[in-house]
Amino acid sequence: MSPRPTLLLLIPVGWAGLWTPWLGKADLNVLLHGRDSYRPDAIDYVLSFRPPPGFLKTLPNLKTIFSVGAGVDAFLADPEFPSHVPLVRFVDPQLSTEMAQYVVLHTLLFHRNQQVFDAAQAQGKWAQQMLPRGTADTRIGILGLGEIGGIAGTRLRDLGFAVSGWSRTHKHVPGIKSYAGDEELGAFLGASDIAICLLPLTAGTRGILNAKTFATMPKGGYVINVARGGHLIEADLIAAIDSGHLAGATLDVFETEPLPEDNPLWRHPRIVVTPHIAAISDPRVAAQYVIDGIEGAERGERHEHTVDPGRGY
Ligand code: OXD
Repeated sequence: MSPRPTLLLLIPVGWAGLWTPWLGKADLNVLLHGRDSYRPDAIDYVLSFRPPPGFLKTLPNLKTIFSVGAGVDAFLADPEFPSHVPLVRFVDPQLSTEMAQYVVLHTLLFHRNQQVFDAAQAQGKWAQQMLPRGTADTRIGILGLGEIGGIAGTRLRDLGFAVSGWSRTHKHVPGIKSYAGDEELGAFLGASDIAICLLPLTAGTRGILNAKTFATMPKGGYVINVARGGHLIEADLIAAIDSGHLAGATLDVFETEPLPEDNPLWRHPRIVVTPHIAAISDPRVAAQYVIDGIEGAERGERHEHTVDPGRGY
């Protein structure tokens, strides 16, 4: 009989209570980094989100690394990441649906001028009635038309918006216009009244939300970033809003998290800030995903959501 596989939880110690009830049901040795002692060569599997750089390479017998989240940039940013070990992203329809809900919510809050009414209510004023811009005339551009972008795009399409998507290669999503590659980015942005970033963070997408991007968008445009803080040059966004070119932005992710108290984004009247909550992996679902993944790996199978380190997702 082969020994029970050992899974190391390389997550903040305070998170462990969320995971162990579900992982404890499986035929696994579950260890928590920072609480349990262990020999590095005894670790078969790791579950993590932001592993300390250089740490994973110290585990010589790793068979697979599981990400707590859909994004794996923090793993691949490690210059010593052991790229011979399969890295599996968390892909979950519930997580994708919640991301899409966030995107729809913040698109509608902007589209329906909700900030104007919030400000009027704060002053006890009956705001002037105003018609939203025509929905069919409002062009939404989704940067990253993958799993999550496809769902968000179809939800917005079904609400009557004119939706486009931009990705590395052309995608076929009914009712959504597809743009691809650097050569089509300008045309895509020029037709995006609301630009929504759902891209993976890679060397090619870092800083993609910058002064040039904003200048290419139509005047009065709006930006929603739910991907990674590294996609956005924060000072360029503030300058584009303050100049009157962009109408505002909703940001759920930041280069530094938690967002430092003195960051001007907190107090900008046209920027909505939320604390990286667009969607949160459900430990019950994710634990089962990891258990199934370990069973598959033990049978010698390659997980369908194994990351291509060269591509970055
Ligand atoms: C994720 C995240 O990548 O929560 O899933 O940001």
